Amino acid sequence: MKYKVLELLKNSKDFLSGEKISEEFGVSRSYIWKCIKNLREEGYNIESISNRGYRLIESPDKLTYIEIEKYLDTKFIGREIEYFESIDSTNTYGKEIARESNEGRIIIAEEQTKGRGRLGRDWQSNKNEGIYFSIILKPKLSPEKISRLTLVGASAVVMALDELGIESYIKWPNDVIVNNKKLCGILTEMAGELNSIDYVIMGIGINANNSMESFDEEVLKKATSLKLELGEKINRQSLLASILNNFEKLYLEFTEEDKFESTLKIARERSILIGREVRLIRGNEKENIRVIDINENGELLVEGEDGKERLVYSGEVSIRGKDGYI
Ligand code: BT5
Repeated sequence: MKYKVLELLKNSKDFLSGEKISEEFGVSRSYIWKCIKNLREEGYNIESISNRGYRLIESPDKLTYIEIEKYLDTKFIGREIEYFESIDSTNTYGKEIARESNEGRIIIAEEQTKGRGRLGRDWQSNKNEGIYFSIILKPKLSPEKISRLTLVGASAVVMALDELGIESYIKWPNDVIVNNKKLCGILTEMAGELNSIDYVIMGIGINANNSMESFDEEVLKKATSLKLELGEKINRQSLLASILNNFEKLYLEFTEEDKFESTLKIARERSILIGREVRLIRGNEKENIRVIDINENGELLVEGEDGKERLVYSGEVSIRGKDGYI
């Protein structure tokens, strides 16, 4: 109910009297007052003047559905949003609810207390600063195609950043880079059988309005945020919606039309690795490789230390620059 009241306030430039709102919904004026009180607690700045009523002055910088909806242009991605002020990890929670959820539902949190990266690493997720969310997907794909989905996600982030005028690059398989630093990480997790997929959870973390203080020393060396790069805060709501809009297009192309070309084009053109000599890390093994290309299956074509060409699959590998993050 409170969101219906909010919708009404959002659509009205002038004051709305408590009486008018209560008549609209057939509830008491004191109930409307309670809704207003709740909305204020959520951060909505609502002015009230006796004899005139209520007027919305400002909405909070929150990633709730009601704040994102106006930017959203999707059929099903992000049309159901489960929102948390704080959670351990949106991916962990996503796995708990995936089976009963519709495809495209997303879980968003303003803060993660146990944000996860790949291979047991962590993802620092400071409150109200970044964008931390997971998308529940149920693609009819064979499991070996799933690693390509991470590139679909990364390409959607790149396209959305283009719209903001920010040039970004993809560090195969799961990072988005700005100014040679890590801006975004993607964690794609899957449940299923050998030949079929039950669900995929794609978790995306973006440093949007994070300040230097939000990162610890290890992360500080390799990370950046949009605020640090631009010198000002960005609108997290429109950026999130734009990622979802771009994601849905690329995702449907890949899953419904079996076309990977659009994603592959972005992944190649914006690859920070192609043509570089980098270090490939798998467990304790390290090898210097030269990256040649990303093939049509989304795998990395490299030249190894033995001078021979081979493919690298995204599974359990990390890639680093020879003397730093990249
Ligand atoms: C990733 O792993 O980059 C995947 C990160 C996915 C995070 C999202 S947030 C929403 C969803 N819910 C989750 O719990 N996770 C997903 P990986 O490639 O393993 O990189 C992890 C490494 O990145 C860490 O070991 C740090 O060095 C670094 N790191 C941690 N937090 C960072 C941050 N905020 N910005 C940049 N780098 C960070």
